Amino acid sequence: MAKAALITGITGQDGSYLAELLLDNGYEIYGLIRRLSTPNFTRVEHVADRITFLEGDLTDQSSLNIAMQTAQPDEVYNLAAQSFVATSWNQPVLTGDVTGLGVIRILEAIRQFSPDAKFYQASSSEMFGAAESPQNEQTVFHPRSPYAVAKVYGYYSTINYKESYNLFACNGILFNHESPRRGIEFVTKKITDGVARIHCGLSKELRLGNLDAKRDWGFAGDYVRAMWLMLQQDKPDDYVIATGESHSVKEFVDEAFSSVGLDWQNYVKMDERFMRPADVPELRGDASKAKNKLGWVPLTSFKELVSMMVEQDLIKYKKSDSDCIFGVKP
Ligand code: NAP
Ligand code: G4F
Repeated sequence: MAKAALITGITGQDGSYLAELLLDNGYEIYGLIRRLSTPNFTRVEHVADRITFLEGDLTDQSSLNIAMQTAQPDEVYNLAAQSFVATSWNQPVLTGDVTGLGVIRILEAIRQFSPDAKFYQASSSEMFGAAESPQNEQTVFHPRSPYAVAKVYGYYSTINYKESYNLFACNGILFNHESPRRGIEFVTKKITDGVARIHCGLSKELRLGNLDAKRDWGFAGDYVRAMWLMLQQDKPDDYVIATGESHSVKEFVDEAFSSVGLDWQNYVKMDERFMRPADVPELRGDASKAKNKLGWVPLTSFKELVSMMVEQDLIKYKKSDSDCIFGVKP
């Protein structure tokens, strides 16, 4: 019989790649979606007819209980969150409610209505914050944002429910992962979108904050494979998922502008509005445990990631190599 999976956050970047992977593996998929005045299925519309969507919200316990009773899943992937770090200073209470308490609500729904389901929690390298690089499963957390604090709560709740109720519950501590489906507010997508707009003459500059921050950027398509692998093991455990390489925002900018033959220094402007009250200087993960126990390794290089994202954004703004939409030529 086909396995059933419930994915929260299915309309997000990771949810869409995970849904594709599980469908390819013959799963029956249930996707939790929240009520919006304008529903947004952009990332999953190509597979929407193979997904059963269930209305629910991580802030609403009864909707999660009903979703769990309806789906009776073998596996639950909790990917839903208020996931934008910068917003977490403007909406700290909402971020705590969704990204932190939301995890307990899902765990409660599993405990009461589907206790045999295996559970994946989307934990984050942001929990390491100010800790020295490289970070692994033993590194002590030093969260630097309300988002990171909420993720730490979710991380320990997952471990606590495993220990208290013997649930099969795992934390994937994923480092930054990107793709052409990344939300526009995140720095990588903002940069590749900006490069494409500038290349097409639709924009003259790109305004950014801290160019010195370093991140360990991988490809989201590679990372959802690790989520799935964690739930195929005999015992639940927690894993760091990362490439092991870090690059500064400036390096990302340079690579993206160079890929279309432009010098970034002519276009990028520093803007205080994009600086954070407390930033994370460097994240670089050591994913040896995932390599040894899950057989997981990343398949996409930094250069391939940047060029994949720039290419997709160019397609968005250009009809062909020499002809941009709106008739503006590069
Ligand atoms: P994303 O693109 O921002 O997607 C977030 C998803 O959560 C969306 O489907 C969103 O639905 C849903 N959501 C938000 N609030 C909700 C609520 N109250 N109830 C139900 N659903 C809600 O995030 P992502 O990049 O795919 O990341 C997936 C998960 O991994 C997140 O938990 C994130 O914090 C974590 N994570 C991400 C990274 C990364 O680099 N991408 C790294 C480590 C951990 P709408 O479409 O309705 O907004
Ligand atoms: O792309 P970012 O917004 O990602 P951030 O804060 O690292 O968080 C992402 O990765 C986490 C995993 O470590 C996830 F848990 C989280 O959900 C999210 O997916 O910012 C990256 C860096 C920061 O240091 C930021 O200060 O880029 C710097 N930055 C510089 N200028 C900017 C900008 N970030 C954004 N978003 N916009 C700018 O203009």
